[in-house]
Amino acid sequence: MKPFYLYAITGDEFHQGRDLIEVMEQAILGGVDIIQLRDKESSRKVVFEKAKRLRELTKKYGVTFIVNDYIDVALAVDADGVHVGQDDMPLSEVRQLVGHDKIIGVSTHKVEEAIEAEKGGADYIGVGPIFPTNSKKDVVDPVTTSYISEVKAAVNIPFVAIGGIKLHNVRQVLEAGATSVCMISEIVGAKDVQATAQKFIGILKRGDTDETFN
Ligand code: TZP
Ligand code: MG
Repeated sequence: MKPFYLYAITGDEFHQGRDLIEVMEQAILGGVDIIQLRDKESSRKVVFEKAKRLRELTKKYGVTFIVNDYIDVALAVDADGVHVGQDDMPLSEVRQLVGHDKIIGVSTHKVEEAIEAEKGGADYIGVGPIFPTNSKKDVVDPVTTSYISEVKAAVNIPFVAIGGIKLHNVRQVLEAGATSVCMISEIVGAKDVQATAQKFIGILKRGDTDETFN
C-alpha cells in the first residue's frame, strides 16, 4: 500500500450534528490520506449507506477508504480494504474473502499479535491504544508509547499509532518511532476539522513545533 501519514476514523458521536460527508471532506481537505468507516451501533443497512457515500467521496479525492468489521459491506461498495480486530474472523479467512488486491489492517495490542499479523499477510497494523481513550467501548489498557518502539523493531509492515492521540501529545508518538497516526475524536470532533488535520500534517511531515502555531 502507498505510504500514509494521517488516518482518520469516523465517529458520529463527535460530529456535533454535522453531516458525516461534510466532516470527512473537511478532513480530506486538511490532508488525511486514509478514511475508515467505523460504526458499531448502526444497522447494517445504515452502515452500507454510509459506506456508499464515503466511497464516492474518497474516490473523488483519491483517498484510501477502509471499512471496519464488515467485510461484506467493504466488498459491496468496493472499498480499498477492511480493518479487523483480534476478535474478528481470522486473517487468513478475511484474505480469502477479499482477495489480494484489497488492503487488510489488523488491530494489535501486543508484539506477538503484531508479528502474527505480519506473518498472516496484513498490509498494515494498528498499534494502540497508546493513551487512554473514551472512543472505544471495549477498551484495553493503554499500551503506552513503548509499544511503538517494540513494534518498530519487530515488524516490517507499516503500522499506525492510535488511541488518545491529540495535537498536544502526538510528538511523543513520533519520538517513539511512529510515522503514521490515527485518530477519531481529535479530528472529527474538532471545531475546525480541516485546520486540525492540517496541523497534524505539519507536525508529521514538516516537524512543526508548538511555536509554529503561535
Ligand atoms: N482502537 C484503539 S483506540 C481507538 C480504536 C478504534 C479509539 C481511538 O479514538 P481517539 O478518539 O482518537 O482516542
Ligand atoms: Mg472489529
